[in-house]
Amino acid sequence: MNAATTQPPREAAGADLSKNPHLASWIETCARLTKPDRVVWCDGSEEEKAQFLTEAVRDGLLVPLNQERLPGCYLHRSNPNDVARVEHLTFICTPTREEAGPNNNWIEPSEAYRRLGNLFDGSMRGRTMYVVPYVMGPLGSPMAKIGVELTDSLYVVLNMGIMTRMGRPALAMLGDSPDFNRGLHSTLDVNPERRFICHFPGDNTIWSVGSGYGGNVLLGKKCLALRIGSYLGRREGWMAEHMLIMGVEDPNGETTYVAAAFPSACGKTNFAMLIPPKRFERWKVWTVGDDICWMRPGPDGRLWAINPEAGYFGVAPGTNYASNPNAMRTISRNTLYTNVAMTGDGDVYWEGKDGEVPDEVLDWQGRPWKKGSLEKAAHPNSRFTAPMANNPMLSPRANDPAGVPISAIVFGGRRSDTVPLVLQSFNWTHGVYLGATMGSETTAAATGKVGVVRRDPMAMLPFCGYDMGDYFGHWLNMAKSTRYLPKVFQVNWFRKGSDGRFLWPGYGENMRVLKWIVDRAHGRAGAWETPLGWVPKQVDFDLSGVSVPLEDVDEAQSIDVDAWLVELHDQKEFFDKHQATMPRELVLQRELLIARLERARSG
Ligand code: OXD
Ligand code: MN
Repeated sequence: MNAATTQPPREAAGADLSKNPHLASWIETCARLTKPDRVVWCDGSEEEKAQFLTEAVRDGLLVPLNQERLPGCYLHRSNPNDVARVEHLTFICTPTREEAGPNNNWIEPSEAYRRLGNLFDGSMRGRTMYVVPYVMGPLGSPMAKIGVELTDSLYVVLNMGIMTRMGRPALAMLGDSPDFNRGLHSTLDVNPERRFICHFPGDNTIWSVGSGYGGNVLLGKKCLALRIGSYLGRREGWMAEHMLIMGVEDPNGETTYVAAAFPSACGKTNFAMLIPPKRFERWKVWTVGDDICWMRPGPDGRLWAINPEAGYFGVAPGTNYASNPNAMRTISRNTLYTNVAMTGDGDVYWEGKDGEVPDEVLDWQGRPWKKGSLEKAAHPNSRFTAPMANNPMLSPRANDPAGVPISAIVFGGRRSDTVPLVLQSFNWTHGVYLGATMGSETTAAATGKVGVVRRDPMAMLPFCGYDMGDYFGHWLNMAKSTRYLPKVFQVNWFRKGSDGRFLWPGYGENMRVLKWIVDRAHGRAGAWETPLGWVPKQVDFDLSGVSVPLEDVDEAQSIDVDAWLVELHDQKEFFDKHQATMPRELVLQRELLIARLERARSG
């Protein structure tokens, strides 16, 4: 690292929290580089949080919301140039470009350290460097990982306090070990010209500069839990996935655990918190996690999963008591809101929230906004950060160090056409192919055009920390270490009819699809074979009382062979880009599918 030779900072509070020499010397090196006025170690206590909140309000970083209606809730408005993940400024820094793969931006590690080192040099002058030790995963779990983030942003500290197990417990778990992720973050002057998110998987290190937006700066989340995690997972024989985890309890009290991958802002949080409709009132859905899943084969031959996070960093717009009542309850206290609108009486507002649209609010930038305005009051990627402990349906196993056994894996994209409502893969290899060929319409979670279909394998395109073909190979290899592989499914809640209306009601009604998935995972429901995979037999797919015409459901399940041949062409472009490492099984799966579709078309 590029350490400058200046004096260490004048003041260091809380350094006696740990005697770990590796931690101390790394912090000292980073402090010499960034030159903060003070270094403050975070212990994760309630008193510390209260103190940080007071400071954040005093400094204008947070606005207190109506404390009667939203106790413990605050609003943060970010710089308008800094509202989403920046995939084009995110880099994987491995010794060779090939290791990072065509799916990642790449900079050679010493070059990245040099370039970012120049930006970090003196970047914390006049500021405080916070030392944020954290655990990703349940405390004491053999699957958990420890990270330490050094940051000059109190907003990051407060968010990390919700999203991770932060402070003393992390230091206790770390002890004297050198094995922790080293994260360094400075907001600098929040200038997109000086914004980089660099991952050094070989060093278990992350350097992030120039942003204050969650996905770029809460380093435990996308950076450690997915990009570095996926890299370590391949090396160590486990999987880091962009998946929710839910426990589906049937009327006999048996709970089946399902993991589901959907791209950003495609409803993972809603699905993870699903409330079954009346018809399924004796079923319950428990949330283990809403965004990230780490899975490892257990000694019993099953795949065991933990949610490495402790909170939800969810998309606010569209969240309401109809779409996600449990989320609304979860975010009613001790929640940080980012870039939502604020009403005159200190409540929050976003497009799609319950109730009347208010006549006037302050928009996400704090500007007066009037009902009927063509601009959005809340930013489309405005967020809430809420503790998972607030969730009334938090799984009793969410903090279990052993994790939960996964019986089914679901892949879902946002596709207004082509992809049917639900199908099951023929086998694991075909399941990997379904994940590898996922496509989805882009959303506001990342900067760039919204609504265009892009291939987003396993919803990991922005998060896979190494070459995607090798990543598919790792998925296929899991079959060697996992005796009881989960069954694999594909869903699409977003298919539309020719008149543009949604063909499937979604939300709680997704329970119908989920029940079929769970039943299939246990081998107790029927299915028809189609060229694409197994689809529900009518008798095994409970549609009674569904809120859309049955013809719409049929249309949502229909297979348009011509559209599929176009889809397969698009898949080929992706496969060609990754040709060097694409597993042969997946190339053959695609050809087999073309052959099946052509036969179907020829009648
Ligand atoms: C997220 C994302 O914030 O995927 O979870 O962008
Ligand atoms: Mn996500």
